[in-house]
Amino acid sequence: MSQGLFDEMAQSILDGEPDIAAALAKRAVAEGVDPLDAVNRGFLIGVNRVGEMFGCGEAFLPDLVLAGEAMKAAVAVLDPELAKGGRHRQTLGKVVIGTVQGDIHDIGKTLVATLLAAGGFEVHDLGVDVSAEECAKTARQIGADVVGLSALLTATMVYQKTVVESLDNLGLRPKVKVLVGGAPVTRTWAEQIGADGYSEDAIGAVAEAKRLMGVAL
Ligand code: B1M
Repeated sequence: MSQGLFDEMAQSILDGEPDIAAALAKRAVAEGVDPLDAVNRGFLIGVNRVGEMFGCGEAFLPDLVLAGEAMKAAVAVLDPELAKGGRHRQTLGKVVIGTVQGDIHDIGKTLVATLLAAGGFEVHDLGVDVSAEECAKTARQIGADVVGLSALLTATMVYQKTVVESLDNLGLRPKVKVLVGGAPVTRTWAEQIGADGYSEDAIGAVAEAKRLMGVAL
């Protein structure tokens, strides 16, 4: 597999070109490239670069928006491939997942949800900007085993703590485990708010969810 395709993928994100990103994702699928490699070694390189450029004033909000659109277009193509691993498997547990209140970043959360489903979990994805009440209510309604919370902003990660408190208030913990992640989230933060699990990426999130369910890895 040539590095060239991965470089083109990263560039399509930097250029904010959803059509090109989707076409490259389709090419990767046709050529039998591991979809996770396409995400991690290709598209994510571009996303992280745009994020860095935005952070130091070299890129602006429209660049961020277009990069997000391009990443979503690529992930939409790769999603069914990522999900394939989960077919015909026994359910390991029920997961309610969402991006916390005030936060509309959905790409990482959706990747985590897809890989959890592929890893054998029944996943209920509440989307973005999810209130603590909705999260806790849904967890109770469906009898969730794990609540997964994504936060991409320093300003919104505090709502992960609010969800932990809402679950506590409903008496759902410790049975319901809380798994947190997202760019500004750390293991120290996870421990500080009383979360049960933390992962810095989507693959690790699946391993962590399995650990919380007591599944041998
Ligand atoms: Co925004 N944004 N953004 N953004 N954005 C960041 C996060 C930022 C770091 C950019 C920067 O300044 N360098 C910065 C946050 C700074 C901070 O608070 N620490 C930022 C900002 C400031 C903002 C706005 C406030 C900008 C503004 O309006 N002035 C605004 C906020 C809007 C809001 O949410 N209320 C905003 C808006 C947007 C867009 C809408 C334009 C767009 C999102 C599009 C979308 O999601 N549909 C966007 C984008 C694209 C980004 C960057 C460039 C990329 C995010 C992304 O999709 N990454 C981002 C910079 C960056 O992260 N490099 C940035 C790819 C994704 C696969 O990674 O989401 O980290 P990530 O998920 C990873 C892991 O974190 C982990 O696994 C995933 C896969 O490996 N993970 C979990 C995630 N959730 C998990 C849950 C788990 C476990 C692991 O368990 C449940």
